[in-house]
Amino acid sequence: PNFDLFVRGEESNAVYGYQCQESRCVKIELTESNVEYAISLPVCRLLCGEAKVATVWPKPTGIVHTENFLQHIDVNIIAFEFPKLTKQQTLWEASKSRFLQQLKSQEIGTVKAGGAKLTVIIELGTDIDELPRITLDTDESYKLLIALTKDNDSIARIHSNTYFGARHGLETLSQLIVYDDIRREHQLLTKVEIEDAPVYKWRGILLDTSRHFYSVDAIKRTLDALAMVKLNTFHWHITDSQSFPLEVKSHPELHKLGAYSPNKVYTHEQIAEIVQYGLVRGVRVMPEFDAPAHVSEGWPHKGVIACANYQPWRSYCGEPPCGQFDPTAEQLYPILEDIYREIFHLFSPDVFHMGGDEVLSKCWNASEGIRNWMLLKGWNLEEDDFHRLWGYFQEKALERVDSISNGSKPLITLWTSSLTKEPYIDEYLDKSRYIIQIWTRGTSSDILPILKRGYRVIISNNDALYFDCGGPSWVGSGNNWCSPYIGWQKVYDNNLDLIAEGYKSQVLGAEAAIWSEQIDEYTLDYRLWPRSSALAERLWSNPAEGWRNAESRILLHRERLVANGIHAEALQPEWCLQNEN
Ligand code: CP6
Repeated sequence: PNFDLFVRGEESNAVYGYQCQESRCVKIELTESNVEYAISLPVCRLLCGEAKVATVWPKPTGIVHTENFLQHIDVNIIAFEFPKLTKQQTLWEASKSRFLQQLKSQEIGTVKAGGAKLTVIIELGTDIDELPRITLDTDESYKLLIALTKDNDSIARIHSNTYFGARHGLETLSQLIVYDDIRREHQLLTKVEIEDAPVYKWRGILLDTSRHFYSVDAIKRTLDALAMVKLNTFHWHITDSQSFPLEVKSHPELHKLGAYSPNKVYTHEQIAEIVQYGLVRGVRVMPEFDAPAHVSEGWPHKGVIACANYQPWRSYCGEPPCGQFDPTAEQLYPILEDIYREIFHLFSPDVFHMGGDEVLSKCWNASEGIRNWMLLKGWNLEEDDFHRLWGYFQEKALERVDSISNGSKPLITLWTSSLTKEPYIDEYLDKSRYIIQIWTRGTSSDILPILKRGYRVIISNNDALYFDCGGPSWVGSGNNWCSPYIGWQKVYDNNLDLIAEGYKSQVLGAEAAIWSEQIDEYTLDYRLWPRSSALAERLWSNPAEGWRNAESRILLHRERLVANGIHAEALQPEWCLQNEN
């Protein structure tokens, strides 16, 4: 053996390598006689043990067949054959550079020259030439077949019915090519067959860009990481009461007055860039324009806000500064229409989130104008009629969504609230139109009545999926606001089947939430990752086994996140990664 194989960098220090012994990757000290058999840990984990293709996260759901055959490939001569669909060419090209970038990101030291050729062939089950879009009907499944050719090169074929399925296939393939830092070459697990499809359709994270602003780069980095684990939804909670960072060309005073600074605004150009960036990565960017509560900054001159900045704030809103749209202000609806028009133009959303959380009747009740309007209609100043007022707002706002979306009737999501409880839910929210996003605890008695009525739901139960704080004791926890911290284990074991008892078919999926009161882009990554990866496997694979079965794989996956520039938090001493227990 070439002694140079186990010499790293400048120094001639022998390093450790790995060998598969009795289904475990065992760390061995390299000697001249064993160096031929030693490989790096991630390469070993591709081959060894019960967990086939242990490097793939999330775990495939269908057939996985492997003959444990590694091949040294040359990543500089990978050939791609993409479908000849003109409107998709930019997507395929971007996917290709991303794929190559992921292989490069693992390299340490100088890569040894040479290696076999890999050809990647994408075969789509459709020849309709159109720009794809993720919807609730999108087929994200794919089949990946890797085989040797007569000349001992490799061919990877990805079959799928959509761009998005194929993109997931590429993601899996990139995880089957692992850099060996002992041999300094890329190893492909060839002779593989994988059939894969997600269990849940809606797999996302929410980012709140109002409490703190996030740069376009931070958002793109997050989309990169979502794509790595096949999450498909970036729920953009773009505005809230504290700041209004959305450029609205028809009413520029909203962002000019409402943003934290002129630099902390998402321009139309930047938003279009983010939406396109998501599309390439198989991620739908879903906008939320939260209303009628959670509005304040940016709105003072519009005359459409009730209880703006009222004190003591605890009496009128969830967080300062208070403010709720005044449903009785007729000039409100044309403004909403203008905002919706711009949002729909930018995002073309298949689902639009209209918020609907934390509306307090005390806010509306504090306005003489609103009280008089209600009394004039013969309503009472009581909960039933404040919900009627809320229903009135929701109906009028929805009309405006419909009037700008050319009859496409996008689905609407609303947060759980008193409006999604009986009796109001039946009266004001049509189940064919509204999806309900649950943000209470997973054990809440509010959930079952919603499911029983046939609504589709997205689950963000705050005892597992609130990554800012959450935890069962967040309410009134005072000087202990963020305790207890939710570990990835709890996220992984957050089985939606148990939350939705027997209504599985109505559960579209789930989202983890990063509310940003105490987070900004400098601390974003480690709050999101790898906990969002745990969610991703829960949603893609819905594993029957608990987190202990996934632990050694998530440690490996976390290293991949880091290699790709995601500052994911460490879960265990590195020793545990190197010594499976
Ligand atoms: N902002 C908005 C928030 C929250 C919600 N909506 C929230 C509530 C409770 C906790 C965390 C976040 N900050 N607009 C609720 C959906 Cl613990």
